[in-house]
Amino acid sequence: MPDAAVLSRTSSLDTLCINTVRTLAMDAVQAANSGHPGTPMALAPLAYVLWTKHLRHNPADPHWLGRDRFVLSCGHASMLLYSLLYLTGYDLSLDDLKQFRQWGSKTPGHPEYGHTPGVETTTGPLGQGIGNAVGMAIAAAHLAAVFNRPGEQIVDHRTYFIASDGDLMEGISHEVASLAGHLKLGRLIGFYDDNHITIEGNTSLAYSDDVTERFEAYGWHVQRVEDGNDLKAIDRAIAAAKEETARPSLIIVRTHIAYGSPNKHDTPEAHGSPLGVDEVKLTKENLGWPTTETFYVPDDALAEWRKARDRGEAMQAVWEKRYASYVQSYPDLAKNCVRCMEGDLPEGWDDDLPTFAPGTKPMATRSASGKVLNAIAPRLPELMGGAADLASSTKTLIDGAGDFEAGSYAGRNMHFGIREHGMGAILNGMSLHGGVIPYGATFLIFSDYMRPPIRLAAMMKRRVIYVFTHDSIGLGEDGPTHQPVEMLPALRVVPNLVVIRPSDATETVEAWRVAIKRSDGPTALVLTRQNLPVLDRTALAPASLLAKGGYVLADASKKPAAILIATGSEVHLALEARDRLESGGMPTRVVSMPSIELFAAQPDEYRDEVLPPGVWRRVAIEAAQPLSWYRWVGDRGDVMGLDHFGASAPYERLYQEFGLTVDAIVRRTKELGS
Ligand SMILES: Cc1ncc(C[n+]2csc(CCOP(=O)(O)OP(=O)(O)O)c2C)c(N)n1
Repeated sequence: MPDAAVLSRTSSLDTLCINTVRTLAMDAVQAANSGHPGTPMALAPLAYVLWTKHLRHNPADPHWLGRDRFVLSCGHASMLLYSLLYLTGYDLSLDDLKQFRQWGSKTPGHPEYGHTPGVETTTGPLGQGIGNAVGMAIAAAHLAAVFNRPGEQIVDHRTYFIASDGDLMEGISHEVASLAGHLKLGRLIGFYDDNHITIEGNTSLAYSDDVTERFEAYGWHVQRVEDGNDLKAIDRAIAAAKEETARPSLIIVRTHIAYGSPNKHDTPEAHGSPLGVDEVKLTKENLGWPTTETFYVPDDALAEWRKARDRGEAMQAVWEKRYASYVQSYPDLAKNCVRCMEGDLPEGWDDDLPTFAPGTKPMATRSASGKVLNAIAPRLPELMGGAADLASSTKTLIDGAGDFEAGSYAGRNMHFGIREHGMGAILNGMSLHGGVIPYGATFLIFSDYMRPPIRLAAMMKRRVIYVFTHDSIGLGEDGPTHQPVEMLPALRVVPNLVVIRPSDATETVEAWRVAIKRSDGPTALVLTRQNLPVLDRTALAPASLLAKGGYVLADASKKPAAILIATGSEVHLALEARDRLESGGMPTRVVSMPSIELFAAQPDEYRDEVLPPGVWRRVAIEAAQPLSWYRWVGDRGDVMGLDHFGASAPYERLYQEFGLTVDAIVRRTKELGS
């Protein structure tokens, strides 16, 4: 419980400002009758020092390129961030705070990117925010290396995050902190809210890590502030963290959840429940708050907080001056920098895309993808990424583009290590920072390891590209642990994720074209390990139709009696089956459907052209769990997929054993309706 000394401090302006955050958090959660009051109350002093004395931001221009990035990784403490945004003068009003967690409000339960001005990323799933912050710091380090010139530093901002116990317990935090330490991201500064409380009780129930030693072992600079209300100590620690530019910094701050509440401080109840009307009142009294009126913001406190506006304007003006001088010295670089930050593609970015003529040797789509990537990369300098230690298998290295490593941040080939989950969150952070188009690669099977950030990329509408190879039983001998079966339908159910499984090298070119052009969501490219024939586009429909998701690849000789729908490595089987069915007197159309999402978004007329409603004899063929296809084959159609795990053997044998053969397609098509 706060002692008399604390109460006597309430007269100071600092304390008034801090208690404004505490009372707003209590009141908003109480009004919503839901939310997390305790953590904002504990973190208010830290946030006050950071946001008023250190954070380089301008509330009037939340998109200013030179701003520091701030990530609240413990997104449940959203009322902390909303209070800061309102108090410092972003476009968020006190009325918005009163609408906390209500339909249509600008203050949803957890911070949502693109929804509230000043919110840099969507947080809530613990650990993700730290990964985003690492990704932002990576993007900033890269852009600094690419664009800064001696004496002309236009990229010199920092990335800050606040993490809770839960953030640090989550495995992803280990992945990304380890990589950040390795990369020596000196402009990354994190705070660990060491409040000893999680939902089930004291952290000692499940947690005895020595966080200092842990982060020191990663190569971080670690400091400890023993009293989360000691503004001077916090200030000193941040200043020291800023001084330290050779390593990322973690500042461990011992705080007390629901600080100020006589009966709820240091209790798990204060984590995720309103304090209760009576306790709110008691807390306000205890804090020496002038009134029990709700959402009361003292004029003095608001005026003090709002100095952030002038301060922000001044900081931006200083930066703008530097930037203007940079534009004079390096007009082309400056133009390119702005273009990259705005996410516009350069003129002619796709001029060198390869073509794969008929007669080209059979080629795995992963190999075609590697060629496409290398054809795009020279014309699209903002394209950067890498694999989770599988670059040679996923074919995702950009030749001659250098490694992104500590001390060589201009490199575009990233090495995420075996950290798929971390990679996903880092890609999101890079994309959110802007200036780069990030891609990340692994085997399709391990897309499950990065599912949470994929979901968030889709939610935040970020241009992130996933290169998922070894896409089916077609990978063969590695066996069922490595053979994705359920991953395709599992990815397709993520809203706003576009999944593309090209059927050959020519469709792979188009798949990349779609992924690069798609600026409002992530794209997963699903590619084979095994070679596939390069389809003869002089005899078949052009691969550019991939942009529509599905198209008539080979039409029936007359009005179709059957339609075969296939993706990826099964398309050439469908083409062979078509020839056999045609010779047997059944006019058969083959539809290549590399992306169900893109096809589903087409107008009805187009979809009906490709899949005429009158043609009920439809068979979908895909070496994956069949769930995706029932809508497209209809009640009387058939799906040839896999509703079981694979096995270890050469892939040709697996296709035989599991009945994905031309013979089987012909038989099942003929049998339909009989
Ligand atoms: C990945 C994930 N798992 C579980 C949760 C649910 N959850 C929200 S906060 C929390 C833990 C609370 O403890 P802490 O992180 O210390 O936050 P504090 O109590 O300090 O607010 C949990 C389990 C979540 N948001 N994300």
